[in-house]
Amino acid sequence: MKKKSRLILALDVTDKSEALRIAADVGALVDAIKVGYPLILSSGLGIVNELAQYGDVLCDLKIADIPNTNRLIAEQVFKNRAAGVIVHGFTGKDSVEACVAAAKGKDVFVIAEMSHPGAKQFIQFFSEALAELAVEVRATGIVAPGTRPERIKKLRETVGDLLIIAPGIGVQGGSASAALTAGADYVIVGRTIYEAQQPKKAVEELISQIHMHS
Ligand code: OMP
Repeated sequence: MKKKSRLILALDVTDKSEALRIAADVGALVDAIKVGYPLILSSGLGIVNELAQYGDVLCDLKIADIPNTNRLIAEQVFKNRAAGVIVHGFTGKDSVEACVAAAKGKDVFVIAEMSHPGAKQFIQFFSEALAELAVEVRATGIVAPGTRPERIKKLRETVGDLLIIAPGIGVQGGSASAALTAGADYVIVGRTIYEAQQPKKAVEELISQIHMHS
């Protein structure tokens, strides 16, 4: 994944033609396009392959199963030209390792802590351990909450030079500059971009904010 705009678009629209239109419009400006269940379930996994013409596609299936099933899922995703996957770490080392092995050098991001309020109920108790797991299995990086810059700062101490990608910017209340200043490498932004009247303009505004603060 290139590191230029430091912006990853979360393309959570459920209309395939809209997804392709937005990707064509902003794909060259962002560092990656993240797709997850909303778009994949509505359009089929082939959408990953189609979007790959516009840039790196990060497949956010939050993979969370036994090692063999994780491997089977990750293989399908990488067969469709995904540049990376997002996996849950709470399933344990063997399950995450299965994804890293299936990725064959492509990116694997482990969720250390989620961005929504509910993350405080369970996952936050294990964030540091999940970040340590990402280091141990030699994942590419972690997902850390853009809504809690102080947690990004803390998790950065654990992961050293692994990448940190941070969702929760904009609609969820986080700020791109605060997340990046706290130690994130990339911010993930969805609705602020794809719900804008002009997604390209929204991307350009975010990029100028990011560059003013970095
Ligand atoms: P917006 O809130 O619309 O900007 O979208 C955020 C995107 O990041 C969505 O695709 C979420 O599924 C995803 N996300 C989070 O919001 N919080 C997390 O803790 C983890 C993710 C993720 O794994 O990408």
